[in-house]
Amino acid sequence: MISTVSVTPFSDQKPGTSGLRKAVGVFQQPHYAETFIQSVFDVLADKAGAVLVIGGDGRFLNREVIGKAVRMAAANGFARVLIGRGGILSTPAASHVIRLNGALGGLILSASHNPGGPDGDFGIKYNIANGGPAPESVTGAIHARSLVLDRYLTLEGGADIDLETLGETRVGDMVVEIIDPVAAYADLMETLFDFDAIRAHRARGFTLSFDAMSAVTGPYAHEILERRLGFTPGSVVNGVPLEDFGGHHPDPNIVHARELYDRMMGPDAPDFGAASDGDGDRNLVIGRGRFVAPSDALAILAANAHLAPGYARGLAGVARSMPTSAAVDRVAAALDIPLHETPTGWKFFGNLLDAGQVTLCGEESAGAGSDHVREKDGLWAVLLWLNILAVRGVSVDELIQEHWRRFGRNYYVRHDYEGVSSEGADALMAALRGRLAELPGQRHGDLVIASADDFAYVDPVDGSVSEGQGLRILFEGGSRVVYRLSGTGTSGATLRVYIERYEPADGVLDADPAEALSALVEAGKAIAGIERFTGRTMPDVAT
Ligand code: VG1
Ligand code: CO
Repeated sequence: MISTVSVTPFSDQKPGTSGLRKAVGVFQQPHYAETFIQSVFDVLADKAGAVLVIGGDGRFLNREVIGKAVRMAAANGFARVLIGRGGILSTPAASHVIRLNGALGGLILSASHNPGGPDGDFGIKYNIANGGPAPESVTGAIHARSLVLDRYLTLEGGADIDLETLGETRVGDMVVEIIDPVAAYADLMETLFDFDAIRAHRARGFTLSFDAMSAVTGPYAHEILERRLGFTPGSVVNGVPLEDFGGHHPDPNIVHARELYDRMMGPDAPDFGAASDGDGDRNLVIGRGRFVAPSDALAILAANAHLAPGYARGLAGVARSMPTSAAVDRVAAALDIPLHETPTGWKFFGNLLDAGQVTLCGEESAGAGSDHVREKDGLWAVLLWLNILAVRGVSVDELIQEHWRRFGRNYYVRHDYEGVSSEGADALMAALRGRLAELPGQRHGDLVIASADDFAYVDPVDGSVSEGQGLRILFEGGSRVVYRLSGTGTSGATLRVYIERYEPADGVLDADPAEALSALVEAGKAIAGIERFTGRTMPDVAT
């Protein structure tokens, strides 16, 4: 029986973000998840008779919220929901399942790289029919709807859904199908990459270690890397998704993936190391003795993608988020293909991918992907690396050195000031924004500011405008400092400062980035008055 539950209108969604990400305790409030889900359903015109995909990264509350979402979907008239067994679907796999099944969209239950468990975070985001995160027009409508929402629809009674058994059951008039979360995704990977070449490379002695960080990629990595490609069992570590990710912070960077980093720098390092985040859309790549900065990784993938069968015809274009280094710009210029600079967040790549204007995209936060789905994709990136290394027969270190000798190197670091007061962070950004016009010509040691602006983006496909996407300070010679506030944190504010300096191909290519960037780092702190506004002298994370 359909029941209508009254609620008081409110919205917790941060404007401009593609979903809702909050502490678990917040999500446990009565009717909280339901209010967001109903706001999503209410803006979907074509839901009657439609297919909806539901999956998550397995974190605490995943199963409970799936149960709620299924009963609500039935009450709202969906014909069918597809759910990954155990409630599991990595974000890229969910994107693929939406596309493959002609679904209207999907609910992805994840707070991505944020910690999980009863004291961690939870999240819900809506992806549209192209498989990608809802664009601002849709998230804006969801937000507006939640401000007036006074009821949600759900189905009363009935047994709990068995998430473990593959196959179809019914909830009310709606079909619930539990699907294998891995198979279709793994098959897609086999169409893009030369698995034979990777297997042959492995047979020649190539070894790897993949850290799934006790998050969603474990089952995918076991199937693809160990079963299909034949890497030794044990090559995948932390491969079982846990509700609290084993207490780890599933953010694949050199701070949170420290164990992998240390192993890769140690005497017994395998040839290749990689890690993924909570929901499987990001990747970290480390060669034996060689860390690869994500912005460099994007450039190297763009320069070599044609070596994989799925990209043998070359790339239509590439796109990167604005704070991502310009390393890939040089590759695009050499390949004579368009380069697009978008605001942070994967949703900004969707139109370009749908229009066939770009094939490959990436972000400095260790996200890369292509037009095979509409999300960034951690394991896809790992497989593209493996394909390239197998064909080239070189080490990660050799590949990156060769890349720098050809294109030069964009020294790069991102500084995160986490959990600062929202007032302080907002005041810092407002003050800097107000002073942009007076900055050009200012000197900081040897550095001279050439220009400064507030990044705004006009989508070339639909003409939509996104403003206030980060403050950019450009120095003479091309160095750059960018400031923006994180949209994914759940307590206080996180200030991100992105620092970049270009070193030409005949320059010093193998310096320590911290040293190569020290003058810029200091200038960046001084220009924004970071200590004055946040009380911090040092970032919490430098990656
Ligand atoms: C961060 C990253 C951004 C990424 C976003 C979602 O956003 O910087 O590049 O797209 O997380 O990734 P922010 O606003 O905190 O800087 V995921 O894998 O956490 O959904
Ligand atoms: Co993620």
